[in-house]
Amino acid sequence: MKKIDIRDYLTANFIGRSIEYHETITSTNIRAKEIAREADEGTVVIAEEQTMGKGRLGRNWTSPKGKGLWFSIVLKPKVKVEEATKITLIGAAAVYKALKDMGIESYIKWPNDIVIDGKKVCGILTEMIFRDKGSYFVIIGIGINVNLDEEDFNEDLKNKATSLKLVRRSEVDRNKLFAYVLNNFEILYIPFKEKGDIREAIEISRERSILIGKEVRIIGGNREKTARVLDIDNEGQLIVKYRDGKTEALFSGEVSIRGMEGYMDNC
Ligand code: BT5
Repeated sequence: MKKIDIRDYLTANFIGRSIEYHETITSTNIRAKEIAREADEGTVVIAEEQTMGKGRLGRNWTSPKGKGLWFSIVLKPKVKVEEATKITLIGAAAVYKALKDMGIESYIKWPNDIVIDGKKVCGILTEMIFRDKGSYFVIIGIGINVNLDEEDFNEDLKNKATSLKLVRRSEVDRNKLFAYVLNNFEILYIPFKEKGDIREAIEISRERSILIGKEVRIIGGNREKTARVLDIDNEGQLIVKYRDGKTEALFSGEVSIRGMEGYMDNC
């Protein structure tokens, strides 16, 4: 199996300039948290395989060996901590742009999925580490199903997940894609890191949104409500309109959104 080597493609100045590589690991997010304090900003932890890959809310992330890109980036932005959750949208926009650079069209499902042919091909998990005096670090974990085959997905995932290899019907160069994600991430992240400017990532999330204009179910706690998605606002919030005519702005992480049937059947 070819190891990750992105020297030929990496143009970013600090994202991905230091990479910690593992054949196997529990979760790259867990490892990135361990090294965050000493690590330079932009340090990446990547693994061929995760034995305990994490999704949001304690869910699992399937991460078979040598077939995907499972990695986490250590970030040390200077913006207020409330702003930092928006980094997920920077990740989503960077993955979208990287796929486009590879000639692959995709959609963004707010707040943390990339979707092709109505199926999830990438998920993003942003976590914070709080330090004394209110300072913090951010770990953004990105999982991309690159060369997974049908049999890599369990019965549950077969209907809602896919890989780039499955949609392309040929293998995709992991090194190139990995570098393209890091390059695009840095371009979108720099204005945010310094000034909290996230306009470009939001613009992309809006333009490529698979949710805007659709009816969705919003699941929060034990409640489930049906609404129409109107927009993504300049703060990165999802603007929805309920059947009773009320509108609401949802923060990322507050709810899970599904297509009306299954994962994206209606979208
Ligand atoms: C996510 O959570 O989508 C965040 C996934 C983040 C994974 C990366 S990999 C590198 C880094 N290290 C980690 O440990 N994690 C990050 P969520 O929106 O909660 O979606 C989780 C759900 O997606 C699961 O409950 C499954 O239904 C589905 N799922 C699991 N593995 C998948 C896969 N490989 N492809 C598509 N869907 C998957």
